[in-house]
Amino acid sequence: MPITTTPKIWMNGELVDWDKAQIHVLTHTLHYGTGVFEGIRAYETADGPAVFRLTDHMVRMHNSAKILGMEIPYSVEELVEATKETVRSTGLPSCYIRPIAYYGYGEMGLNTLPCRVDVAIACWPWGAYLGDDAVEKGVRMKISSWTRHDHNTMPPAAKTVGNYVNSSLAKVEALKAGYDEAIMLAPNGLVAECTGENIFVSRNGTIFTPPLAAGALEGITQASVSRIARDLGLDVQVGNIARSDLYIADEIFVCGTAAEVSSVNSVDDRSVPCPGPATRAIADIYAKAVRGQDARYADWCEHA
Ligand code: PPE
Repeated sequence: MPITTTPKIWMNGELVDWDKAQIHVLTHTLHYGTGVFEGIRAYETADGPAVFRLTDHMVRMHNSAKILGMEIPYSVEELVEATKETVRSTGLPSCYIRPIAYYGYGEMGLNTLPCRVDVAIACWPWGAYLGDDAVEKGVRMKISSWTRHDHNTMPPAAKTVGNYVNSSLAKVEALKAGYDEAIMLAPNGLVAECTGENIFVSRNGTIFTPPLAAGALEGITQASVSRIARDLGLDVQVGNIARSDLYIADEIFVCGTAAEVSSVNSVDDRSVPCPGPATRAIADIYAKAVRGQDARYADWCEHA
């Protein structure tokens, strides 16, 4: 999706002009994928832009860095403030936010220990990720021929730059085959997640979503919609999902910061009832919660 520029990007403590936010071609992370990042959204609310669960995203970024063995030179609180400052500088009522911590210029080779860590935060307007009206129409899913990383290969719980080679391979394969998105299986064959979303599968009155141990990123939207679903009185369990559960599901939805809540209308050409009643109800409340329109979830909205 093409980027629309905004006035400033935060780099190592300063807001710099969008066009000047540049790095050297010998930046370590460009060569080795050794960075961590986040995807966050700010939504328009009655009280100005509110960043959805900003602190939780920055805690996860620190956790990703911890798994990688990287020391981010800014605290969670400093990253939260820097993000708010960047959002304000755009003047936008809503935007997508991309913080990244990466090993910078000055060292090459696989030893990251001497490398400096640089941090940047960019914002831009970003629309629907899995197509307009992804709740009502639903998305066509394909089980990827690519396997999600094993925990001892590339830790999938860390949102590292390099992990997304796996996601890109799966995404492009699915698109070229005429599908909208791919479902990734873990090396043990169980369902992990999608290329950029967590997955929920409803069968016989229970909604299951795979745990971190199954190779899923601990999604902040996943946690949010689980809470919303439970508040609706639905039975949500963190548990393993087999490929066959997908084919005979009563309802499937996927969720993520970019994708928000999207229905699934088929998996490998087996149709799935869409949109299911739980998906609709959850998507509706999620859309209000992120915009500060549901008092139960007001503390998720961190005003810029
Ligand atoms: N799994 C993966 C692999 C993933 O990339 C995301 C977010 C999620 C689950 C959902 O996590 P959360 O956003 O905390 O609910 N994917 C981000 C990147 C998308 C991109 O194309 O880049 C996102 O949604 O911002």
